[in-house]
Amino acid sequence: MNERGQPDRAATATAQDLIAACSSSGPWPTMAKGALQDCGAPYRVLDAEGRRLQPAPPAQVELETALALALWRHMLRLRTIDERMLAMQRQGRIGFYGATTGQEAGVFGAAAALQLRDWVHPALREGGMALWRGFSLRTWLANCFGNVEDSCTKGRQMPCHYGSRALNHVTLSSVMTTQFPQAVGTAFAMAARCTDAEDTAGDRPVCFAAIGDGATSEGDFHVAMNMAGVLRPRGKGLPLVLFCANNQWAISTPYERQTAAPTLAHRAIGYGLGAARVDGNDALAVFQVVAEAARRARAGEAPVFIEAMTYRVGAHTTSDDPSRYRDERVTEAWRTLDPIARLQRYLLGCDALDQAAVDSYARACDEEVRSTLASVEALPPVALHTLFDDVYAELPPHLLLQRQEAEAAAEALGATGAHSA
Ligand SMILES: Cc1ncc(C[n+]2csc(CCOP(=O)(O)OP(=O)(O)O)c2C)c(N)n1
Ligand SMILES: [Mg+2]
Repeated sequence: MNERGQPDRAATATAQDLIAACSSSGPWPTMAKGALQDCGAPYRVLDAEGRRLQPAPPAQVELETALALALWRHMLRLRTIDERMLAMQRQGRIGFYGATTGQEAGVFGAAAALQLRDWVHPALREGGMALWRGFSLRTWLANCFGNVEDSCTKGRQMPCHYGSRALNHVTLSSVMTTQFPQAVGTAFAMAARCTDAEDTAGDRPVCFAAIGDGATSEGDFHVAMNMAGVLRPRGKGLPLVLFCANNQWAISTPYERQTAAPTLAHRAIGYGLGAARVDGNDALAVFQVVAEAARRARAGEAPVFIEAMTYRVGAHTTSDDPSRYRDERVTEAWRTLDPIARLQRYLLGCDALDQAAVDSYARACDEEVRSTLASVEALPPVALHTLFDDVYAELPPHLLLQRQEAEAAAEALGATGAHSA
């Protein structure tokens, strides 16, 4: 946050400095090496109380504290956005919302381990990765309204379909699992296009893709995992990192119904990929594991599939009521493992934060969201005639006629734009 109340720019500047300092080609030690090719207990850096399980190497302490602070800020900011947007949906002001609540550590831990030249294919709950890269809150909210500033999808999609060409953040397809086969294709193209210098130095840009546990039962998952292992452009593994947020529910289907394998990570072994399990509520652990997977992907080793263990503490989306199909006492137990509280305890414990700073940042996030929301909600809808854009270079006669009819109808109604359903 800066004094002029422009938090996202300040947060982004911090994040971008850290991307340069911490990302996988930076000086970060690859402490997570042991977690890779290990389908055992998820890798952790912090315990449930937010205490370090192993000391950071002295040379990295300062950098790690800065990283932890940036992660905490982004996680709290997204939590604030999510809570506000859930309330907006309940008030009938937007049609739909899918929150990340409880899974923020996976989102920002992964985002911090990547570089801006890398590409991201997010699932529903990884939209926050764009915020880390500098995506504006204003556009985020405009996408939720589908209004005139919705540069992501021009009001033609459901909310939560954030995308930015400039940030290499690909718009989510609502169809689950599509991220994985799309990412295999993106990584294949990236390997073909990278420079000889990047290739020789083992420093290629990488593609990151995220899915949920339910997505691992789709055919697309198996097709993509197989291709991820088999394709070896220029004789190297694809520059690809595959991430699965195992939040233990796929709407109302529990994790137990997804696989008979001991873990999801075991599936990667069968496809010849690297496999890792990480505590998905431990942002520093996710950062380290994704950083190591990205380092390997840049160098041309086999892509790594990462299973991040977490829990969907909220509803699937605003269209869902989990109390109808699960024991919410389990959910309450998971709430005590909240990733933001855990990182906050760590930061308070090492004096990188104090309670006054926590309260003031929480207030600033709230004010930022409320004021941005007020101005974005007041924006007009997307103009009706844009429905006819972006398919044909020149509209065929029958569509031209339909466009004229639509414009006349809008004028008769005194409306200049399309209305959301
Ligand atoms: C091909 C396909 N089938 C069904 C759906 C409906 N659907 C949307 S999300 C979802 C569950 C996703 O669960 P998971 O992959 O675990 O991700 P999570 O929502 O838990 O993050 C389903 C079944 C869909 N979008 N696409
Ligand atoms: Mg799930």
